[in-house]
Amino acid sequence: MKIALISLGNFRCHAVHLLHTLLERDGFDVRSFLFKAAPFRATPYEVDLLVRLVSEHEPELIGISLISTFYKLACTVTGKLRERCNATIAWGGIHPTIRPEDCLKHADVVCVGEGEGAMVELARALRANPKADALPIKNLWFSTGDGMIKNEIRPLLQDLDSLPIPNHLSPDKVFIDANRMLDFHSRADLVETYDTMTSRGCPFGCDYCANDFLRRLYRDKGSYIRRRSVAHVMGELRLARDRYPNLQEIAFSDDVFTFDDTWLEEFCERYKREIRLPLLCYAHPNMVRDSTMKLLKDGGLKYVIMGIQSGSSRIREEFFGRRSSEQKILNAASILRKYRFRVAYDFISENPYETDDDRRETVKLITKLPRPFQLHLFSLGMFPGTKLTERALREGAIRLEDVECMSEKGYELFGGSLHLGREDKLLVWDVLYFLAKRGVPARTLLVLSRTKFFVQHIRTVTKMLRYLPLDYYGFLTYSVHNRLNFFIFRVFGYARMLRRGSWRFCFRKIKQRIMKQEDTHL
Ligand code: B12
Ligand code: SF4
Repeated sequence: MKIALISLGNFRCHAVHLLHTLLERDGFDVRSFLFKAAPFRATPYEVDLLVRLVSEHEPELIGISLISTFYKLACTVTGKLRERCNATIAWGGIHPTIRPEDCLKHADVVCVGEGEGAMVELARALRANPKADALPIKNLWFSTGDGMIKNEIRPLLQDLDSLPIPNHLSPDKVFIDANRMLDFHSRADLVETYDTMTSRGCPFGCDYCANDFLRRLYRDKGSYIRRRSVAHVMGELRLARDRYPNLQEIAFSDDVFTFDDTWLEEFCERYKREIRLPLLCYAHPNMVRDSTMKLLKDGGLKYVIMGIQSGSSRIREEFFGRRSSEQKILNAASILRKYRFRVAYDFISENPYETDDDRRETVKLITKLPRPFQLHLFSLGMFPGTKLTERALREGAIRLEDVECMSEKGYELFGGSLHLGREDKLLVWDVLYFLAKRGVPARTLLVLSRTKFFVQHIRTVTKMLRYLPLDYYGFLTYSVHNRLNFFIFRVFGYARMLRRGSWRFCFRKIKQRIMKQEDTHL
């Protein structure tokens, strides 16, 4: 039986790569369609290309994986697929998990929660009887025309080692982006970053995040936080190192990587012996301890992304449900600095509950963080089902149209700094945060925040700053001065690489630039 899997807005979608391997192992003829590398809007041509390529495979079952931002895109794609294919269409991922009723208006089947067991059972049932519907498969909801069958949730998968290791570049995977089908299969040499996860679940439950919803969904369904064994992770990383000859780093996308010292100790001990590539991971201020970070430094950790989200304790505690005091944040930052990690701090802007005083607190906190660091400024996405969204709807701070899936703000969530597409009011604070990061004293910035002239001429100030080759200003603008800055920034980057002695890497990078090869990031 032929199956098509579609990942929307994410080339690297762990779920699709995993489901692909599991279904293939069960004897199905599977093809995955990885639609666009990142959450950028699809062109009509790209959508038509996707639909054409999927229908040419003639699948009997189509699985689509989506986050809330791609809900409307999923509706469009599903509608067009129905015109060309006679297949059962199943949706899965975080959005269908949170909003199954809405999704079932478009899909025939919706997967609520984990999909490994459910998708394989569905495929087997359809193989046995192509007309089967309304099946008693746990985690799946079925549309019956006049109603819905809502099967119960199965226990959480506890043994993550039982999952296979996907081959991201297998020839059965079709990549679509930039208005064309990209051929990556034969280009393992382009892959420099390998991205994987060692765990599922997060020890925290921030009010704007899906984890709190998932924890409630899986109450009494087994331990929420699970981790693969070190041996299983090492097996995957060895395979990645052998598969990709030019691999430069390993990125762990775990919600939070720095938990469980016993696991980390065993991991670091083996990692530095067997892999020894620079590592990237996410950390939480409450889980950055000196001993843990020392261990990780020794193990090969180079880059750390830590969420701070706001400098205002009012916003952090009352609205984000993040119980990290300023002292704790600064302490974590000084530990990261002590071990000379390359750090990025995540902050959230565009929050309807934030006042200018809260933003001033953020300015102050940014100036206190040990430099250098990257500042990731994201706009607050009101994702369905989170405590914050429910509260904001109840209190009238947002309308239903502002909830992600209707609003599609996720396409703009990647907050490159000094983005001229932002409203003036937001730009003022973006600029102040940017200057705080570059070391301008807090007192000057607080005065500027109250200076009419600065506020009124914020666009001119932003344009001037963007001409300075101080930073890479964002992903979404390609104006001439931005390109010039980017060029100068890159030249500095290459010079730094040469100074560090990474001359081979540097020359390869330059060669890739000149030959305009695509960068692949798996
Ligand atoms: C890893 C991750 C990332 C990585 C992705 C790397 C990669 N290689 O995919 C990075 C850091 C790049 C990232 C970026 C973003 N992320 Co993210 N990310 C996650 C995270 C931590 C894990 C997702 C994951 O891969 N899990 C492992 C896989 C195997 O599990 P799964 O996705 O849950 O899928 C299971 C089921 O849902 C189901 N399933 C999934 N698809 C399908 C399809 C079918 C047909 C079936 C039957 C079943 C099924 O089966 C799977 C296996 O059990 C989640 C948080 C979380 N705890 O879920 C957030 C999360 C998905 N991200 C989120 C967001 C908002 C983003 C960004 C928009 C953030 C930003 N500001 O830029 C971007 C958008 C990226 C994109 N284009 O999709 C939100 C989405 C919220 C929502 N309601 O949509 C989440 C839930 C976190 C949160 N804040 O709540 N993310
Ligand atoms: S720490 Fe990160 S992943 Fe965990 S609940 Fe908070 S926002 Fe979500």
